[in-house]
Amino acid sequence: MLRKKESYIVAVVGATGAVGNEMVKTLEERYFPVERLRLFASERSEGKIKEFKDKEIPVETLKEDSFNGIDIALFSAGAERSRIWAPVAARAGSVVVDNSSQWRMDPDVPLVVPEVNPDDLKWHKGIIANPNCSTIQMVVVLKPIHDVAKIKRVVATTFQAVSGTGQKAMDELLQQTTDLLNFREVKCNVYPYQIAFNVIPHIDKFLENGYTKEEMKMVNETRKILGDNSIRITATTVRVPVFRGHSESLNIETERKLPPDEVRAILSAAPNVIVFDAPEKNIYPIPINVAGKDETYVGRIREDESIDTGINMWIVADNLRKGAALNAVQIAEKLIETASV
Ligand code: NAP
Ligand code: 3JN
Repeated sequence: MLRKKESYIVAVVGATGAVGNEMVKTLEERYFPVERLRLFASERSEGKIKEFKDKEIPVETLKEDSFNGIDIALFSAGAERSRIWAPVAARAGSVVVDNSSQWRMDPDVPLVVPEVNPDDLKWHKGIIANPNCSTIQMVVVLKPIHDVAKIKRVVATTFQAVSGTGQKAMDELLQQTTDLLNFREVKCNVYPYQIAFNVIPHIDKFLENGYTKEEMKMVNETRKILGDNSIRITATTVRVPVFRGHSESLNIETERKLPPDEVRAILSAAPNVIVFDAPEKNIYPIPINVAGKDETYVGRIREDESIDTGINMWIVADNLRKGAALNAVQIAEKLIETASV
């Protein structure tokens, strides 16, 4: 359990990666009360220096006793590292906010988006899971609709930026684009196909049911966060040559009919959701405008005329911020708000 303090000893595990880097930035930008920041990554990064609040902080290698004295540990070093090290941190008394898929579906671990299910933080046992980026931006929009009209079914199609795969994928998109424009041969290391000037309907591994793990994460995590296994969800996840910002097309079937104006009113009142929807003026969210923003943007809200109670919309959020680092820091903020004295 976290004890109330004026400031906290915070660790970022995976601090040299795309998400870890954003976590360090987010802690600083949001004036998180940090007494001391410890940064961890693999042995390869031992001794690298990162800046936090004008101080130079060395990156350390994880060891059995690394978590002694750490109040809050933000993990983004992949599921295998979380499997091994999150319990070590929790046993040392740290509260872990884990960005990987390792603990998300564990019934003893709350899976939290602060705007949607903050009360689930009350029953954590030392590890709290941060959902997948595509799930997070979807549930902040689904929750207020579900509350007023009960969602029966969702059909989601994603258009995911390469930063979701990490720093190497961002480097690969840049390199491939440069090579193509200079008539050089393209090399593919991160994705099975060229991502520059292409789209790839394949994110994470394929499963026996023909879906990818990313698609099933969206289905299972959404049900857990909304606490409703009756919602039927199906997803197709697609990688697109965008650096930052995931877009999603959502088709939502509700029990009660919701006219588009009512959906706009509901979402305008929802926390950290911005309705950006005036098609007559070409106003709708696009990733280049949403990159760097904290909110989830919604546009193209319209009736699904093929069914009685359906709505279509287009949502965009910054996958490294709300989809990962920001949601984790917001969880930590909620934890310190409710910490016991
Ligand atoms: P990334 O850019 O490849 O960074 C990976 C980080 O993990 C680096 O800091 C790396 O350190 C560290 N690491 C690797 N092996 C390690 C080890 N043995 N011990 C300690 N640290 C180790 O990847 P990313 O995009 O930041 O993503 C990192 C993880 O965050 C993903 O694997 C995923 O679990 C999670 N994630 C979640 C979401 C979400 O949807 N919420 C989105 C993206 C990522 P070195 O630099 O030393 O190698
Ligand atoms: O590809 C994306 O846009 C999001 C990627 C998330 C991710 C990448 C590697 C490993 C995850 C995740 O958060 O589900 C994981 C993982 O922890 O399984």
